[in-house]
Order: sequence, then structure tokens, then C-alpha cells
Amino acid sequence: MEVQVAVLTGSGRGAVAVVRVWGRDAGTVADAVFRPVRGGSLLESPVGRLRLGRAGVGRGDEVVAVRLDEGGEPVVELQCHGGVAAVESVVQALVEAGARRVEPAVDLLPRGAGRIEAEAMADLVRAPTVCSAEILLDQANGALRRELEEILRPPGGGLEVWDRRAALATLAARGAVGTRLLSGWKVVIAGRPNVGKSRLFNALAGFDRSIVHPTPGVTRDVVAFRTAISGWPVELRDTAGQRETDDPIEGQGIDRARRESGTADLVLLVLDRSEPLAPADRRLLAAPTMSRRLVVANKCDVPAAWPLREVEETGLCVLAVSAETGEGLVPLIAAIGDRLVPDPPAPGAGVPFRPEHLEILARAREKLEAGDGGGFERSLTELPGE
Ligand SMILES: Nc1nc2c(ncn2[C@@H]2O[C@H](COP(=O)(O)OP(=O)(O)OP(=O)(O)O)[C@@H](O)[C@H]2O)c(=O)[nH]1
Ligand SMILES: [Mg+2]
Repeated sequence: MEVQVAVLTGSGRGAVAVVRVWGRDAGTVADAVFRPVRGGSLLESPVGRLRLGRAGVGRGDEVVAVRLDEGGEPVVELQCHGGVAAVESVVQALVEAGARRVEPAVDLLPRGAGRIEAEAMADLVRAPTVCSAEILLDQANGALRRELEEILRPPGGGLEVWDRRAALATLAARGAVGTRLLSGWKVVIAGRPNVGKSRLFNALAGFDRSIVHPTPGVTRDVVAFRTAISGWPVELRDTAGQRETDDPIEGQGIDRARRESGTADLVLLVLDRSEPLAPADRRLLAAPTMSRRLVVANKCDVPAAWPLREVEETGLCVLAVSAETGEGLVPLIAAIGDRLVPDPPAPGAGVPFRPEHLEILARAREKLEAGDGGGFERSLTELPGE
């Protein structure tokens, strides 16, 4: 049989599964099961172009398909939802179209693949969201290794010192995203009591996880939920309403809320638009611990008691939403995604995705700054490995 298929991602319920088809007629077989949303056949797609469509038995599942032909051998990858039924439906359709199912093995890695590709493949199994999986797939396909090779090309035909420095800085900046692909970002919802934090948390989580009640001071402990925002993995945290209190239990909850805000990647500071701003709101607006925050003016479904400009004048970005009706949530979600990942790596970009990668890049940069060309090359060749 000329065409083989394997599921690269782990079994069980992951967010994304990757099905690889390879062999002489892989393009034709994949084409027979792939129904693009727009555009023509996969065989006409350039290598590396992501295509959206459906695949699988019956109605099938939404998939992203990409041709990755390597060294003359046709390879197609289909990313689909990670549920067992979705994956099996895609694999079965490929088998019906003529592919033979095999177990994945490390020799599925592209030719010339080294340590980075193997690590990316290992991390891919645990990728919690589509964006994470896409970036790790690129690295498994050699994106980071190729960029490192480019940086290492000898001067003359290769890069000048300052270009090398810039290329290393670009990689390090992408690493800030790459090293979060599995762990995600922490977004903390904070504010004084009764402003609608828990309602907003539930609206973002998509179900009633946290208790919502008209009595102020309902949420005591931190409630966490992992989700995807704009395709990035995010842990949302609902916290206790912050105010002066004599109640020791509520006080502990408030201490936790403050600590959470201090360690968050982003704080959503929730205000109640239907009531005049309270001294507790103003204290939180001025709090230095929440350096990265978005102000959310909630309850915009009822008449407003204060104009947005009152907060905007302090230089903060404020978005009006109603956690109750869902109004304004789409722009809020987009704004959260933009704040967490303002500059997402382009498709196919090399992205360091483990802390060790960044350490090696930092060492290479030091050698480069010190004019130690040999040390620079030795540090950088540590990374791709064999
Ligand atoms: N009209 C309207 N009411 C809302 C909205 N969001 C929350 N509420 C109401 O406001 C009250 C408090 O909501 P919660 O989500 O429990 O508020 P909280 O900020 O979590 O309060 P604590 O946990 O006590 O700090 C409830 O009665 C909600 O129904 C909204 O967008 N519009
Ligand atoms: Mg609450």
C-alpha cells in the first residue's frame, strides 16, 4: 500500500488531534476526503498553506488541512477536534479512500529532524488549543531549526553580526508566547463586591461555574477554569469582591484576590456601570499591583450612572459589557487575546517553546555580544541537536 495514516496526538480527549497521511498517493487520498470551505483541491494548494474544510465519514468534522511534502514525498496533515469520534471518523474516511492505518512512531518526524522536532511532537500531544497546536506543528515540521540554521550560516553568504543579534531578539520575543503554549495565561477577574465578576466569569467560561447572587460578598475563594480565548489557552480566575471587612473568612478571600491580581498576566477589573463609582472602585483603579489590566464596565444593559470617559481620562482602556445579556463580550474576548498575545507568531515562524530553548538563545546572544564567534556557534548548535 502506497499511503499510510497515523494519529500523531495522544488518545483521549484533547482539544486538537493531528492525523498524518503520507506515501506516494497521499495527496490524492487526502483530497478524496477533504471538502474545502473554499478554493479547489488540496493538490493545488501550496505546501504549508493551511486550508479549512470538513473531512470524515458522513457530515464529518471541521478540519484544517496542510500539505507538508518532505523531500519529494507527499505528506498531508489534517488537524481535527480531539474527541475520539471525530478522529476515528477522519481516519476511517482516509482508510476507505485507500490509506493503511499504522501506529505513530518517531520515524514520522521529517527527514533531518532533531531534538527540537522531537520535543515539539511530544508537546503537541498536550496542546490545549488550536493556536498552541498550530505553532507546535510548525516546530515539529522544522520551523525553529530552519531559522537557527539561517542564523548560523557563515558570514559572507550569511548574516552580519547585527542581523544575527536582531534575529536572536526576534526569536526570544516569540519565545514569550512559545513557552506558554501548554501552560497558558492567567486572567484574573477582580473588583469590589456585587459588580458582576462571577456572572462575567460564567459568561466567559460558557457555563455556570461560579455562584452569582445579589448579596455582596458571595464569592469567597478563588474559582478557576481553563478555557480558550482567541485560540490561546487561558486559566480564568474569579475572585472575592474587594472591600474593607471585619469578617475573617471574607478577609482571607480578599487577601487571595489581591495576591491573584498581583501574579496575573491580565486582570479584568470589573466595575458596575449602573451605580456611581464607589471609593472601593477608585482604590482598585489606582492600585499599582494590576499593571496589566482591562477595565470592564459591566451591566451595560441597564441605564448608565457614569460616563466611560471618567475611567478613560485616567489612561486606562475600558470596555462596556453586559455579562447578563452577552453584549460587548465578543470585543472583550478579542481585547483579552490582543493583550495576552499582542504579536502572534506568523504561520511557519520559528518559535522557541521550552524554557531551555530561551536559555540557550540567551547564552548565544552573550557570546555574540562578547565577540566570541566560536562560542556563539557552539551555543546555538546545542539547540537543534541530532
Ligand atoms: N443587569 C445586570 N445585572 C448583572 C450583570 N452582571 C451581574 N449582575 C447581577 O449583579 C449581582 C451580582 O453578581 P455577581 O456576579 O454575583 O457579582 P460578584 O462581583 O461576583 O459579587 P461578589 O462575589 O459578591 O464579589 C447579581 O444579582 C447578578 O445577577 C449584568 O451584566 N447586568
Ligand atoms: Mg462573585
